[in-house]
Amino acid sequence: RNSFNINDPFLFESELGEEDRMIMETARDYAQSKLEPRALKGNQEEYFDPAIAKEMGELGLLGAAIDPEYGGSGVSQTAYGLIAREVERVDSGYRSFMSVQSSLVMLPISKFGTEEQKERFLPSLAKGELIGCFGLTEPDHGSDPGAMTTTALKTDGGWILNGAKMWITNSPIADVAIVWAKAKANKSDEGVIRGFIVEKEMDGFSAPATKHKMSLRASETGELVFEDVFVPQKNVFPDVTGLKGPFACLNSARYGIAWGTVGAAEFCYQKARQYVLDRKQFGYPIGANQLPQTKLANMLTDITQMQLLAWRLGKLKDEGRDHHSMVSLAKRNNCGRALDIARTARDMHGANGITGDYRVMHHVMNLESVNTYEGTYDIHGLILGREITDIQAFVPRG
Ligand code: TGC
Ligand code: FAD
Repeated sequence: RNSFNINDPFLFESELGEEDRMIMETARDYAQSKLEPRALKGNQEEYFDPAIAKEMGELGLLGAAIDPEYGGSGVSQTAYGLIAREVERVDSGYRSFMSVQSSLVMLPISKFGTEEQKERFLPSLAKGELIGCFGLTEPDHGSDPGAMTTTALKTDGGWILNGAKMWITNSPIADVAIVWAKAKANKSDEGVIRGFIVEKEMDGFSAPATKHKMSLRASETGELVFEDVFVPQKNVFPDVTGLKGPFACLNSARYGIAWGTVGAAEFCYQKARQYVLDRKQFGYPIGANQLPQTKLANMLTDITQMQLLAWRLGKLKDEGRDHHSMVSLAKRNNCGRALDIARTARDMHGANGITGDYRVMHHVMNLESVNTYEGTYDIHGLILGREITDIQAFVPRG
């Protein structure tokens, strides 16, 4: 008789190819042995450990899907997702670092950059020697990045940037920032969105930190401020214009999040299961009661759906059959389910659930951000709604 696997009921891991499985095991081993002991401390003390960036680089976990010619590992999309799952099983903050570096910095340089840009930046980013960030969101424009007000005015030999970005992962520690701004020929021009590689030592550029967050505390977050920053032409992506530039990067990062949240949800479910088996009240394990059992059954049902969605999307991406609305569906579902699972697991731990040691509260707090960034739960619902009905509902009509 076949056995039932309570962590992988539909046996998706048995579908993984040999190389993907090895990469998953390498990432799991690193995350459990090296990252786990430092992630809780980092979360409690609001500290990102730059040594972890280099260690991830040495293991080939940064820019894993990027061409090896430029320092990437050239692995499958499935393997990239499996890395995100293992890192986020420990801490969404370090998965954020990995996602931004891989999908939002290395990917646009690889996809839109000149040969010179690729050779100059990608190998050091892959090793974790350079850290990157991605500036799209502004203080007044989050869900509607198309209305951004940061400008790049054409001048001799380059562009002059003015404006500000906010809520930018890695910004205070970043050596390079991929910045999306409205490029204008003159001050009255409407401007099309273009991508710029801003380097930290450029005059007029600063990246103040946003401190005292209650979420993703091991991840550095900050602003990007541009006061007449001259960016030479050699630091501009030559051809890509419009929102499809940043969205191409977001499609990859959102896919990684769909996998990452599987890891966080699996961790919370497994912790809750162990807790209700160990903890006795009224003379019996809490897990002998109907309510905790059905909570675990709901968690496992959700996790199974999350695993299968992420795995299938990875295969479709590897085959070049993906669509960005599939990514919205998976990002939205998996973030929403993971957050519910983490909150339920927190409740099932009683008072112990609010401590750092049990780690479920850590995931609850982190997943609040993960559900918001890269397009909120509701915005991805509206993206899907538009796909289903062919009617946009972002802007009220009437
Ligand atoms: P819309 O008219 O829909 O699109 C404008 C142009 O972009 C194209 N496009 C896409 N292309 C590729 N992939 C996608 N997913 C695309 N979505 C749209 C579209 O075809 C069009 O192209 P063209 O050639 O016709 O001009 O634009 P809209 O202004 O109506 O957009 C609305 C909406 C809601 C879809 C969009 O703005 C949105 O997704 N908002 C959410 C914002 C967001 O996700 N921000 C993320 C910031 S980065 C971040 O959070 C990093 S956190 C990292 C971490 O720590 O892990
Ligand atoms: P808003 O757009 O103001 O939305 C507020 C609420 O209104 C949400 O619930 C939203 O769903 C809802 N809403 C908005 N519009 C509509 C509508 N038309 N219909 C119905 N409901 C609507 N950005 C980057 O560019 N780079 C980064 O590296 C980055 N890192 C981040 C790290 C963290 C920790 C966080 C929290 C955010 C980060 N972001 C980053 C920004 C993130 O992408 C935005 O926060 C997100 O896109 C939402 O924008 P907003 O916060 O301005 O919310």
